[in-house]
Amino acid sequence: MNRFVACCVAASVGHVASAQFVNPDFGGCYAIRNLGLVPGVPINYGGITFKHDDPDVLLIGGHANNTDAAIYAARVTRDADGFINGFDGDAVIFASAPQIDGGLTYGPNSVLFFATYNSNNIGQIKPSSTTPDKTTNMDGVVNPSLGTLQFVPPGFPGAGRLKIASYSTSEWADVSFAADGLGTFTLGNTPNSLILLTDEVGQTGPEGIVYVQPGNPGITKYSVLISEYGRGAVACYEVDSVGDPIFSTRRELVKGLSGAEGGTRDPRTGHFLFSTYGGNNSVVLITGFNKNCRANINGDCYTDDADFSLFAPMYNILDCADPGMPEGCAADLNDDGFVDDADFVIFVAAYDRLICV
Ligand SMILES: [Ca+2]
Ligand SMILES: [Ca+2]
Ligand SMILES: [Ca+2]
Repeated sequence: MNRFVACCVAASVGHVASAQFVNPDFGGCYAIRNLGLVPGVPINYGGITFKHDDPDVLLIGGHANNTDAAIYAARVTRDADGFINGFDGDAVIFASAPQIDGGLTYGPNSVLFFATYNSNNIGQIKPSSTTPDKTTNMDGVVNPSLGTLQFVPPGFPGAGRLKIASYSTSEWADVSFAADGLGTFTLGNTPNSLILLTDEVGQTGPEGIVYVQPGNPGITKYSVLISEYGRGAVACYEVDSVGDPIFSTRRELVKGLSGAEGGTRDPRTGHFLFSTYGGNNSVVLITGFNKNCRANINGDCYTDDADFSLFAPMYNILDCADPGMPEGCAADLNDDGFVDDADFVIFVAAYDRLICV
């Protein structure tokens, strides 16, 4: 056996998932850590999100898509840097969630929302409940079947809006919602906007939605990561003024996946996590994302003099509405329409940290 063959046979035995990699076009700042199976959670895996009142408890859909599917609570462990590195004991059942798919997230009043496959429903679970309090069929909004859902986080274009996406048809829709007086929400029955996440290659098959702000490496505009089962990838899209993805900006962040499923961010570090469904059921962590490092204006790995050389001329112009201001007014780090001393204070703090963690 020659050396090349010996090397690669050994590698393929030890690292079944080694085909997964982060696209180097994003600057080489990200690293992938496969956390493996979550003890106590029956496969296959569905959506993931962190418990609203405990940043060390990951909620994850188990036995996804089946009528006896449920959401499980798994306590994460962290290394000395605070990076998630595993799970502490067996997960416990948190709530039933029949047919849960890749969408699992908190909405207003800490109501837990989940998307179902192949019934095309959205379930809602109130904070003290262990079964769904409300189930709404979404057939008039997107064609069957969901898929996934997410609320646009604070600070992003379209903050607070509800987005849903059909796995089967790759339709993405913006949906209205209103309190129903029972602690849950009435959902709109027509889409406010509808976007098709397909191209000549075919369906993308959206399963997870995670918003990321500029200042993350390789990302200079407000963007959304979508776990795409149909492409074996996590793609990054810039978003428009209401938080919908702009399809023409699609770039693949993670490639070589099998069964890309739900996604979320670590509330402590800002790292990105997603689940996978099928032969390689696992939770995968992407380090390099941050909670907020808008001062990393050029989107490389550091906040340093290169960013200051972009910040300074915008500070001198001051008003984001000034025709001379570079498009996007990226140095307005607190989004108040001006680049002034308040932004400089934010910039200096980030500059002192250098690395955006
Ligand atoms: Ca799915
Ligand atoms: Ca930088
Ligand atoms: Ca400002």
